[in-house]
Amino acid sequence: MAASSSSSSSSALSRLSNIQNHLNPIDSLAKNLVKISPEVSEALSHGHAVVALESTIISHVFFACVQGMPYPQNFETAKEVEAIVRNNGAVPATIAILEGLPCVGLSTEELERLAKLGSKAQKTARRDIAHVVATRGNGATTVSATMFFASMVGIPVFVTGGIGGVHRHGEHTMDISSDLTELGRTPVAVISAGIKSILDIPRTLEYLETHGVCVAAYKTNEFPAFFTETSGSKVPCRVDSPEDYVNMKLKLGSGLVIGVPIPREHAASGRVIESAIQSALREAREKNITGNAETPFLLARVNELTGGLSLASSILSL
Ligand code: PSU
Ligand code: MN
Repeated sequence: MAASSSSSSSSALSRLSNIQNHLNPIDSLAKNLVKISPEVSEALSHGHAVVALESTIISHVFFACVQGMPYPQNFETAKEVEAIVRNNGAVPATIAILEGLPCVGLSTEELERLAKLGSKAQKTARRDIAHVVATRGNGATTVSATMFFASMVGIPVFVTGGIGGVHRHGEHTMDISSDLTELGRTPVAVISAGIKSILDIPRTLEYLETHGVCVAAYKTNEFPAFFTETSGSKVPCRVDSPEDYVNMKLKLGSGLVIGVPIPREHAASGRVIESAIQSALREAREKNITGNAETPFLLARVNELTGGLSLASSILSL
């Protein structure tokens, strides 16, 4: 049952401690800690297919768009992504925290509210959940927080554009996305176009191996690099059909990554962006731009080099 009606009476802190005490992710009690939309709730109770979607991509940086995708483009894109899920026979469950209440499945009005908030909604990874709930804030969930809530209500599949990873120079900065540790501890399959080459793809795959995460690629042997079909890194596991995937669903307690390459029809513009990324990386090395100055430099430079094309392609490859 949805918790929306009780949310006003229960204090944020008691809700927070309920979430923190919730150690078994697929406990039915979890359903009282979050607001599940009627459509998602109905689909879950009948065992119909539900696909989780994250909300950071609605309100925050979309790789080469430094300010984030503007409203109403972000709203239209979010609705389009939900429509794609529906057209394939599943129910979309976009996940976000609205006024301190974790929501699984957003109404059109809620989706628009989040899109209008833009970067005023807090980018919420697992470590930020407690703070956003306790302060009754609005949170756009990243892959790690989206997996956490999806697993809590029993949604086993989550689709997104790109996942986080080990940043370049991560061996010195320790800047490693919590998406990777979440994959090691939460049994949700994350299907994406891979990892952007702005990150360190080989180290990301090593890190996932350390955390026991199975990494697969769809109809290919190489892990895709978001804008391109190949990354130069082989995957240990290839999936050629949905049945292959179902057969892999062992109860290991950890997540699964499935990389689905950028569609053929968008691959040409993907290669243009990838070559801009490689030029920007060379420039950053020549100018000795490292550490946390590197990513903003790369984002701005790739945007300049491609005349904004990378934003369009980020949307296309969702
Ligand atoms: N990768 C992309 N685009 C994105 C993200 C990742 O290609 O927008 C977002 C996702 O929400 C992901 C998050 O979970 O960034 C990772 O951020 P961080 O590196 O701060 O963990
Ligand atoms: Mn980080």
